[in-house]
Amino acid sequence: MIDLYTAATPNGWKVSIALEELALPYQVRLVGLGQGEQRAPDYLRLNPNGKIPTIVDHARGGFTVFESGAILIYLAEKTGRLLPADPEGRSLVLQWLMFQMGGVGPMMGQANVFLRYAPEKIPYAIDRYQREVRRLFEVLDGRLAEHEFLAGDYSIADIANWSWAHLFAWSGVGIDGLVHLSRWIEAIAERPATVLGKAASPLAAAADADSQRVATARTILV
Ligand SMILES: N[C@@H](CCC(=O)N[C@@H](CS)C(=O)NCC(=O)O)C(=O)O
Repeated sequence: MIDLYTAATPNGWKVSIALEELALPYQVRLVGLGQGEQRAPDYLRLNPNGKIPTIVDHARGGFTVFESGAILIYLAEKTGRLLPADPEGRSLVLQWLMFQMGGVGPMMGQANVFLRYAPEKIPYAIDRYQREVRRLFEVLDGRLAEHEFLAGDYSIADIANWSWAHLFAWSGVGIDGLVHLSRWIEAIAERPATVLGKAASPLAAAADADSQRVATARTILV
């Protein structure tokens, strides 16, 4: 059994979607980000960075993994799925995973902060991050114009990028004209594991179902 410390956010969904895709048994342990539970001493012992997600793998003596990209690699290697073993195939997946970890995630996060939460509207910052997100989306679109998925077969790179990219509207960034990105977003949204993985943290379902309740979730959707 794996304990998944998570919340209804893109970085959390990456892991619950992967766990569903890999059919690994897990138990969700919600971390109340709005209440600051991610900074509680007990949680910091699991994740010194004070963020979600974190997993504790009881089948391996309580081995703990933090950082969503590292968790995805750990789960893929544990099962031998969603990450090829051959060096080139593996490198391709890791390239597109790192593209998300260092690009799509942080840039969308900053776009969200400056668009939605900053006490002062700073047009330069909003524009800077939204333009960078759109540019990254165009990179994804270019890749997906020639490939069904980002790196060979469906992989942890798709899960990581999708968990952020499908929230393009929340960042105030359009995907008009990006037909390949749009096709890929819709296709992954329909996978049963995606639906189950997103529903694993209750606020996710609420945010999808009701824009009023998005307001409840918004403080953590950065
Ligand atoms: N690089 C980290 C980022 C994790 C992260 O930023 N998590 C956010 C939710 S998406 C969080 O825990 N925010 C709470 C906070 O910053 O206090 C990862 O990929 O695991």
